[in-house]
Amino acid sequence: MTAVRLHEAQRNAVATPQLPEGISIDEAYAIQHAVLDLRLAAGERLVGTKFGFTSRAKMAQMGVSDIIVGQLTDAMRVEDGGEADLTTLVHPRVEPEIVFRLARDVDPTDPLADIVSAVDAVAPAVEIIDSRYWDFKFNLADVIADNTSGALFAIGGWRPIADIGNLAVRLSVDGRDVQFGSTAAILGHPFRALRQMVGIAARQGFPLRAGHVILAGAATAAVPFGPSVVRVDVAGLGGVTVRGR
Ligand code: OOG
Repeated sequence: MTAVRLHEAQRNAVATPQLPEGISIDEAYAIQHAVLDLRLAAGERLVGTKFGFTSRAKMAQMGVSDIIVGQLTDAMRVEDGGEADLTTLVHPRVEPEIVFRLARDVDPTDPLADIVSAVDAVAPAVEIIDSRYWDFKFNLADVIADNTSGALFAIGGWRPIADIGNLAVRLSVDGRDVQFGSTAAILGHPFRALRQMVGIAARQGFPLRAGHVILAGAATAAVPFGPSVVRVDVAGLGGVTVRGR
């Protein structure tokens, strides 16, 4: 079964072939839910959602042009300043992001749901992605089924939500700057991504609960993640660091 194959690939950090052609987007999300159910059955807890392909840089890098959503569990979280065990990952990459926190539940099926006003805080974030497919190659259905390459994430200090429409973003590796961008790269404004979450959550059955976090998607292309210290800084929001080893 496909979900078990993807789950085992993630647990064993061994890449697996892409899925057969012809899987619809809705079917791909159903596979993603089945993979997540295996993680939840093993004791993990859902703590939020994450976007993929909200910036042109990412769409161009991966040859995919639709916004996608994956799910985050407590086991994927690394503390700020903490370590990521590279032996648990296939071919990880790192991305600079910002992350939102929901102060209250949002009902995605409510046409009047206002997700922006439900956000009480924002923080810089490091996202470590890791495709479970050979050579990091996939189509849209593949990557959705594979929980949008979600692997690990770290969150910096929370700040009250403010004007986050055009903040400078920097990714550095071992003190060397490797990517520069702006939060404006995220669909023109990260709130636009946030608003799109409601419709996707309604269609694909993602809960949006108080305390959940939402990773807005990378502002720049991803870079390979090896034994190194990776840091993301966002102007006005501060920084967050993860060590890969
Ligand atoms: C898919 C995940 C993309 C982002 O921020 O755009 C993503 C991938 O590139 O493997 O997380």
